[in-house]
Amino acid sequence: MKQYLDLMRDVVENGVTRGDRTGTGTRSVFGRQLRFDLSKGFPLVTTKTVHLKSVIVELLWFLQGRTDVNWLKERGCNIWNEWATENGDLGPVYGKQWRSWVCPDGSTIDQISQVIAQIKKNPYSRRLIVSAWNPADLPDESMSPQQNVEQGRMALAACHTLFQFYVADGKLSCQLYQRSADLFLGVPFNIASYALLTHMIAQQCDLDVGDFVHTFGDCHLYNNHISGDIVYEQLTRIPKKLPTLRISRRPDSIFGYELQDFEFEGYDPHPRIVAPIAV
Ligand code: THF
Repeated sequence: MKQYLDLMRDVVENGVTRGDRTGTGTRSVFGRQLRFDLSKGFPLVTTKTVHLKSVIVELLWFLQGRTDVNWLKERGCNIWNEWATENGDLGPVYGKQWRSWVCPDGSTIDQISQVIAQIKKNPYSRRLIVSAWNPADLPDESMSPQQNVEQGRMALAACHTLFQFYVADGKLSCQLYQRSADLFLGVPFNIASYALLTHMIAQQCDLDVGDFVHTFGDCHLYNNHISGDIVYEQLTRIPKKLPTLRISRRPDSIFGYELQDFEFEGYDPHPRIVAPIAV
């Protein structure tokens, strides 16, 4: 995960100061890319402890097409609480767009089922794409997340907006376009989440894993992560060996996975670093 730390150094050294929606302030660069060969270990940040359980639970929640934080909370995942309404709703966020994108005639599209069917049937297709970016459902940035949800819109515009699969030599690769990236808090989660999704879909399609390519639009460090020595602490730490993922069971479909199916062997990270989240 040296490349993750290199990107952090890049933002510290080359980032431009910019205000942002949350009012926290950031240092930011535009247009970067990381690449992880998933056959060489699972790309989980080792220079701090990543709460893996939250990553897995969040991904299962997306795949179930859910958009309520109650299901997450019941499973010990609290990363979406800040944006939800009182009754736990987030509006039409990832799960909704992935599993039931609404068409003009009122019917819905299950992009996940469709993309897996296409990978199996037509692996060399150049349109193996899932989009969470639905302009019709975008929030109005002058309102709070909760007000947007009350009016039927997403609490937050999708940060990981679109991903594409690619099959070559019996291996499945995935590229994510992330329009906005909180490099310290969100990105370790995002890398692990898409790496996990690629492993799961590869298993379902009888393919090996290839690369996870992570492309960034606005890639930033929040000022309160830089000034609090939070980022610098992590930059002093030496990356350790990557863990390996073992999926202990092969469910009948992509929707059949459970938390206990994933075993990470050899994850021996540095201690946790607590940081404030910009809402
Ligand atoms: N908003 C911001 N500012 N950053 C993000 O990364 C982000 N997301 C999602 C939506 N809005 C965002 C939410 N994802 C944590 C991690 C991922 C999140 C939100 C919060 C977080 O606080 N992680 C802590 C504690 C984790 C725990 O123990 O539960 C950590 O130390 O990693 C990007 O998709």
